[in-house]
Amino acid sequence: MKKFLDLGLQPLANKYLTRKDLIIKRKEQFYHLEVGFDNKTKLVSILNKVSSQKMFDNNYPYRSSMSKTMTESFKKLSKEIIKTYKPKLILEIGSNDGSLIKNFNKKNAICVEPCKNLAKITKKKGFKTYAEYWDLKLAKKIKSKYHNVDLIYSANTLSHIANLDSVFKSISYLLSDNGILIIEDPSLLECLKRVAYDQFYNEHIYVFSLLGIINKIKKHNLQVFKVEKLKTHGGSIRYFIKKNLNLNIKIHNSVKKHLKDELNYKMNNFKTYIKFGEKVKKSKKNLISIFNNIKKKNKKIIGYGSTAKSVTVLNYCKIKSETLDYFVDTTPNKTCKYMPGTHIYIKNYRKSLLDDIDYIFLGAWNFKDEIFKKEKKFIKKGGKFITHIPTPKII
Ligand code: JHZ
Repeated sequence: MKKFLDLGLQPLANKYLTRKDLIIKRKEQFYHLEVGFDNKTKLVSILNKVSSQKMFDNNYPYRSSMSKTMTESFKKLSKEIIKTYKPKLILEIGSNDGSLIKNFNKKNAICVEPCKNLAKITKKKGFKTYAEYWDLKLAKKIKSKYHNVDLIYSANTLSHIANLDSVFKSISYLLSDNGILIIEDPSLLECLKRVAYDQFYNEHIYVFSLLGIINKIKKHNLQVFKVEKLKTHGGSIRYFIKKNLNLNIKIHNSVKKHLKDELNYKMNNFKTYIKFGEKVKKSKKNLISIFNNIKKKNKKIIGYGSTAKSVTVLNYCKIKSETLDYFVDTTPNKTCKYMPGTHIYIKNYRKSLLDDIDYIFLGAWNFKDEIFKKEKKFIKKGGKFITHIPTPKII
């Protein structure tokens, strides 16, 4: 693994602090966020990993149902899965608060979600939920009860698990011979193109490319047969995967096409990543200068969407509450708390909070369209947004 990016010391994303934590000066855990490229597998990953148990505990705040964009994307996919693959049994790894699985019949669906506070939600709705980490032991437990599973789905989860060999071995073991695996995660190609360095934080152990996925799954008898580009999370890829043995499914053109796009961008070449690292440094300088210029004019700036991604940006650029007054967010477990590292306060979103605001930093830049639609009044009265994607600018 060769390092190409150093984002400094970072706190754990999603570890929001309470008022009491600040008063008693509870020590936050920091880690060195460095990112590297493996020339053999072509995988990009962070170099200093934090254990799953520390990250995905029983108080995990992120809820996938908080955005309309995501719930609609899951609804559309669920319809497609039912129509195309007609699964008798679907298993979701990392089911979060059930925003995908709620579109399926309880009798034909199994959830795997290690964060007990989230697992509770799907359990309460009547879905069989294993509040455990995904590994071979769990796959064996599920197989002994249900035999084979014919569709496994996982969004924004497998890139969060360090041991990919264990992940794919367990999936291959549980999946029926004609079974389908569908995974989706942020796209490395889009991340590079958009200089979205905030896709790197402790939970995102990997940012996947098709090149890397193909290399990693082949030894587990798995094969990508189709890819779809998604707009979600700043550009994601949905990988449709089958077992090698299954010759009934043809390899779709999209695989060849996407591979070509990745190779044209020279994603197999370390130099590309070095160049990306240079762009990140420039992005930091320009974002800081935008904030400084606004503050010189005594204008008020807040953040919108206290994302894991913005934890990386704020800590890397050393932007604190002298610059950003506070964040607004709709997630119950984040509000009335403080951002990791920078300790910027997070208010529960109310439209009226934006009345006396001049500038909004888009923490959730990936939901720009959804947010712009919602905040027409703010835009109409002359309010401006600040984004760092693809280059720092005021919109
Ligand atoms: P969002 C998380 O990353 C963590 P984050 C995780 N590691 C991952 O992989 C991705 O998700 C999938 C708020 N919001 O999705 C809700 C509003 O308040 O970009 C969320 O807190 N109002 C699992 O945190 C945040 O923004 C709104 O109108 O980077 C969005 O977080 C909208 C649209 C969102 O993920």
